[in-house]
Amino acid sequence: LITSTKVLSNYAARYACQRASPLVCPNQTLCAELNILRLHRELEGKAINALGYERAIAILKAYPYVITPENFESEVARLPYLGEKIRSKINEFIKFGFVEESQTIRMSERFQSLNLFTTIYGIGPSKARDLYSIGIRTIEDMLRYFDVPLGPDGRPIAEEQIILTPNKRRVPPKTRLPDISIKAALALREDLEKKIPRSEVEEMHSVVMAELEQLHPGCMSTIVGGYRRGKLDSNDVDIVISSFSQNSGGDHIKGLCGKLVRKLYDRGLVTNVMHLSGFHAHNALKTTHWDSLEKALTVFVLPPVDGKARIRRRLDLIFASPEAYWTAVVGWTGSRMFERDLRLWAKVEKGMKFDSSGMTRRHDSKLFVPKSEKDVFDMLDLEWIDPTLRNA
Ligand code: DGT
Ligand code: MG
Repeated sequence: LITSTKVLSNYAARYACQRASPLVCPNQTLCAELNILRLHRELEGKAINALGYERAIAILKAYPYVITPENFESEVARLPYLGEKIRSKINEFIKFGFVEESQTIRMSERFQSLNLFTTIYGIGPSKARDLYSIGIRTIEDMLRYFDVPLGPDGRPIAEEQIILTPNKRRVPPKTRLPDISIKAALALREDLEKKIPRSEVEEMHSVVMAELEQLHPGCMSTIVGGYRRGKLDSNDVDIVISSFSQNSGGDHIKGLCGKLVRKLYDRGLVTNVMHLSGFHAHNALKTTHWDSLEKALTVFVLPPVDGKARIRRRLDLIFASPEAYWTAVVGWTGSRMFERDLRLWAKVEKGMKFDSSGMTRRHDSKLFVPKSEKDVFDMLDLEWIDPTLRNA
């Protein structure tokens, strides 16, 4: 499917889901400078401010020309979401090739520490600020503070955090699912901070699907997330899997997520499970609109090669029923900004409710069931945008 020239020329549209946003844009360095300001606001708990920058960056990512003093005056300054403050930063960048505040922030110890802390799974800006306020600055400080056990090589040891119940109940109840401890997350950090190349994403996908094939042949799957948007290196792997197969006559297979994770764990492929959602007890929501997909957030490791252990990776498995498969694919392809505006567009402009688990009309809760990804766009009255142009 080709993204139309109509979309390509629609770069000033208000919603990110109307614009074509490439992975790398003509104003990439400017976007990186502004992203430091966005990140800084986010780390300092200024969410509204951060969102303002995020919207500005998103509109610049879709702008198809290098910004110059000329087109800045005639066009760029008039793009939506570029308020006075942000316009002055852009101006500064045009003049000097950098933004002074971004440079200052980059150098600040506080920014560096907060940024570092939030690379640890489960630590958000607020927790990071708490840690900073009690004097913690480095990862070593944290290892000491949280009393993480070190191995003979001086490297932190990850305690296993498996939360499947020992008696192999099909789906453990939600109350039995503790969050991954900071201790475990800290020990996993060394691995999890490393980026995942595309070839390894594909290898992980085929290993997972081969295991699933043994449980239930004929399930569909799509690798989503940044990989699908064309990123060369990902922070994690996100896979949308159909909870139905040719084998099941296309009907939803109950508890497939839990069964697969159990199997992967037994095979030594999954080492930690951070979250495992059960299926809904009664499918009560199925008649109108069910708001959550079955999913597992895990740590995954490929089998060793020549006795050499592989890097542990974050793997998210999202299971979708026949009705929800294509909304799940769209909802998990991202980017975050694209998704945010997709939901907003659906609500404000179309009287629809969109999320990964389905699409309904607001006034009568009528469920819309798309038969393809293109169908999702059609039903929301949006022009098709290729996944590689959803990098808002
Ligand atoms: P990265 O960092 O290389 O993994 O980049 P992404 O874009 O793959 O980021 P990621 O993995 O955090 O999220 C993938 C997309 O899935 C993201 O655009 C938004 C969506 N997403 C992430 N978490 C959730 C969630 O809990 N619920 C729903 N509905 N969507 C989510
Ligand atoms: Mg991802």
